[in-house]
Amino acid sequence: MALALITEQLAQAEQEALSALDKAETSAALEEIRLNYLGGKGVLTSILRGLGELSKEERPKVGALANSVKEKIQVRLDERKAAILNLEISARLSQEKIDVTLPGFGRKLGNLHPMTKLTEELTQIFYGMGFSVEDGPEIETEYYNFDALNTPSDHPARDEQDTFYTNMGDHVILRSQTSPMQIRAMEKGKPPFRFVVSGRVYRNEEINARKFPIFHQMEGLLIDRDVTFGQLKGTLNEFIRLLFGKQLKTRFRPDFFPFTEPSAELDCECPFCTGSGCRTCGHRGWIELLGCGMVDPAVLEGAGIDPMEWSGFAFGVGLERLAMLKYGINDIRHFYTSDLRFLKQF
Ligand code: 2NL
Repeated sequence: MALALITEQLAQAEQEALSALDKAETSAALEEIRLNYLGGKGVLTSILRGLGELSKEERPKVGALANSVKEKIQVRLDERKAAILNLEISARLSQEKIDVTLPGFGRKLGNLHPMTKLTEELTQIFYGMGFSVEDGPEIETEYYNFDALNTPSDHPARDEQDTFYTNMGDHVILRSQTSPMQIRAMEKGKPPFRFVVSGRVYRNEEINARKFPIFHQMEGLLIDRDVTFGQLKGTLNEFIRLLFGKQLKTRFRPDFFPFTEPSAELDCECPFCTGSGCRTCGHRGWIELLGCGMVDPAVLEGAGIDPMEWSGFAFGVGLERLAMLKYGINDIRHFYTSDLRFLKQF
């Protein structure tokens, strides 16, 4: 093959390659051109295959020419590569840009269940008066739930009509009050005691607007030397002041519980009509809030505490009833139907 032909082929290849590079618009197109001209199976390689036909003097000249063509193509390739990369980056940037000034997608948060909120509020009030918090099992033994609380085996509350018995053993039941945990805490520790217990309790009730087989209680217990009924009254009056945010009149009416003696029902002046009578208090002017009393010496003794040295008071409050009063809820079932329209109001 003649020198002139190879030279011409090289010049033509250079022309073509450079113009193809100038037209290429993507990195992929550039790569294709590179393979096409500079690759092992590319145009330049195949032109240089004809080198063998040239004379010894001609070969180095063509070799030098081929190298310079190769270099020119390579230089242009590098330039185009940089330019296209820039273009591609700015294209991506404009396509994928995020307008950080747009308002976010609001994440809807739920809220605590009203029972949880009330429990926290009451706990906080008693915590402020020096009470700690104890917690215990909902599956209990008849011993802790009844016997230890001075409730004899023929007491109607122990009837299957009232209490849920399990098949986990003869004397295993669902606690019907939070008091069994108070016995456990007394057995475990040493007096003086000052704590509250709250949580779910279970009673075998027919469901209606006021009754539900699951509900919540909070009970408080204070055991110390020379505890008086006056201290019980002072503690609960303060509790009511903090709960309703104002000082309401209270009255303690005699009542009976197996575990306290004497026992009382605590009423407060209706917080809605301040005693003049309204629908909430059934035009009585008073609202029954909770039960309380001085801990029966038999209960102390059963828990291993000497009633000659120690005495105390206790109280128990039903949380659903209290929440219904405080928030004007007319049906206990609202607490257990998970209706967001109800739950979102708290
Ligand atoms: C009510 C009445 C009450 C107690 C609970 C109690 C616990 C121990 C010893 C003595 Cl360990 N008493 N608890 C006392 C009086 C009343 O609850 O009507 N609750 C809803």
